[in-house]
Parts: sequence; structure tokens; C-alpha cells
Amino acid sequence: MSETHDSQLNDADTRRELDRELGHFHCRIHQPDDPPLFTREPQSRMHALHWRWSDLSVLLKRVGEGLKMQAGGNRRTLRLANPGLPYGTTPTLWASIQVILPGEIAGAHRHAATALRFIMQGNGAWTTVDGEQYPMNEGDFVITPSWTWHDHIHRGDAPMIWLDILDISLVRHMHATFFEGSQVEPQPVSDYPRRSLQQFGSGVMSPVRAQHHNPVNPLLAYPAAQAQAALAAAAELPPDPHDDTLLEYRNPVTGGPALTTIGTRLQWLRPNHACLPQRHTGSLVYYVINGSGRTTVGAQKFEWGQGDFIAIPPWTFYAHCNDGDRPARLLQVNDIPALQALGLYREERVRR
Ligand code: GTQ
Ligand code: FE2
Repeated sequence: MSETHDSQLNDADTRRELDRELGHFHCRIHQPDDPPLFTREPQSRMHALHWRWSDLSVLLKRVGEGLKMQAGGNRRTLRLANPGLPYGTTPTLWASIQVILPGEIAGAHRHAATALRFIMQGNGAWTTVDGEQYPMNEGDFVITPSWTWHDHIHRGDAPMIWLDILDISLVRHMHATFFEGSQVEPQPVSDYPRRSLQQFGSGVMSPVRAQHHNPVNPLLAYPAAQAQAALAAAAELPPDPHDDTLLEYRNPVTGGPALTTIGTRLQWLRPNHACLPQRHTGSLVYYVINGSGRTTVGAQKFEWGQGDFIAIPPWTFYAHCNDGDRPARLLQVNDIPALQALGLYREERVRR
């Protein structure tokens, strides 16, 4: 009886034998030592991570002083590398800090990967995206939708840095990588170099019949002053229990996130408000614009301050707390739009 039962369950030898034959036909069957096809819930190999500004600032100085821009594919960047992953910062996103020196030109190219930039420090650089040219000053948010030509020029007189986030890992997983260009020269600038901002930048009015615009998002630049004013106004309202005050950089036409695969948000954490834990599918990268606080991510606790970065893996509980006496402002970048587009977004919010 037990022998029959056993041989029904244990066909390991047959499986292995058959698998060898099947391999010839490029087929296979599940083997006893294969990991399970499904886990009950996501088990990310990405590590929760905290990069401190005190470390980054020293490294950035060395990168800025030591590395030539041309040698690095016309870009000089410090990448935030996650030790749990073969490459990138999260399963989908690459976060890098780009250093540009006065007078430098990061020449034109385009790629299938979508990019966004948030200016960390400095003023006087300009980015040109499909012929439109926007200033890059501290706190500005500018986007490079998939396959748009882009180059950056620094006309200021001191080195500057900004955060680049691209969905390179997502595009790589999809085997959808395209790249063209790498010209040293900047691209020509349009006669109407601020058109997207002039048409769509007010946030409250949109043109009834728009002139030519980018198909992904007609708005390419989100100046700091407007976004910060919106955040400060919203922060006067009662806090959300999980996120305090969290605003999304929107596509003015769809009302959805500014980019199709990447979500970008500004967060305000008021003093003496401990957010409740939440988890969701999708990964996060945080940049601390100013202020200080702590964030628990799974079993870890990160005490952060201005200029720090935090990466949060998918389906891991996290909760922020501002224990300083001033508001803290953070930039949150996520891959939630990609998960939503695929029907894979889920969230759990712990109630008090
Ligand atoms: O500025 O075009 O950090 O193409 C990585 C790839 C920046 C850019 C990065 C890029 C860029
Ligand atoms: Fe690029």
C-alpha cells in the first residue's frame, strides 16, 4: 500500500531520465530539485538599501574630478548598485547621479529606456529633448520619454549634479533595448524651445487644439517652484495615515503619471507624524530633498538626512517617520505605472 503510494509520488528517476530525452527536443519537465514555479507571494532578491550623502558626496567629488565625460559614453555618472541584483538599483530601475562640469556637453543620443531627472544641486545646465530646451536648476524635474533625442549642456560656473532614473532593467528584461546616436554635438534647438511648458505647464489649463507635442507626455519640464508650491499647499491638509502628503508629477493630458513606466512623486512628512506601514508590488527609490527622519523597511531601520537615498524592494512593509522638528521633503520614484499597465499592482495598508 505504502509502496504504491510512494512510487506514485516519487518518480524522480523517471523524471530525470525523461528530461534528458526531452532536452533533445528543447522541451523539459519539472525536476524534483527545481525551485517551485510560484511562491505564495513575491520574494524579491533586491536588498533594501540606504546610501548616505556623507558617503556619496565624497564619491561624487572623486568621480567629478577624476573621470572624463567622453570615456563614459558621454555621461559621467555614479550608479546606485543593488547587491541583490545582477545590475541596477531595483528590478526595473537604475538610479544614477550625473556630474557635469562648467562648459561640458553631454552629447545627443536616444534610447528606448525612459529617463527622468531631478536636479539635486547646482544651476545653469540645460537639457534639450526633441529640440525643446529646458533649464535644469535645483529642484526641477525634467523628463526624457522613450526614444526622444536628448543632450545636456552646462552653462553655469560650478559643477552640478542631478539624479537620473531610467527603466533600463525593465527594458532589458523585456529584450527591448534600442539605442542610437552618441554624438558629441548637441542637437538643434527648435524655434519654440519651451513649447511643451507654454502649452501644458500651467497645471490648470490645456490647449484645446495643441500644436505638435510628444506622444507620451506633452509636458517635458516641471519647474521646482510650481511643484513645491503644490506640495506645501496640500501639506496644510490632514495627513494620509500611510503617506502624509504625496503628490504625483502628472501627465496633463491623461491625468496619470508623467511617464508610462515610471512614477515620480513628491512627499511631505510633517514633524510628529509616524506613517503606518504599507507594502505593494513595485520597487521604490527615495531621495531626501531636505529634512531628516527614519524609515523602517522590513526588519531594517534607516535613519536618513538630506541628500540620502533609500531603495525599497517590492512587497516589503515600509513606514516613514519624521522625528525632526521641521517638515521633510522626499522625492519618490517607482515602477508602479508599469505594474499597473500589466495588471500586477497590489497593495496592503496596515490599519491602526
Ligand atoms: O543623461 O542621457 O544616468 O543615457 C544613464 C543613461 C543618464 C543620460 C544616465 C543615460 C543618461
Ligand atoms: Fe540618455
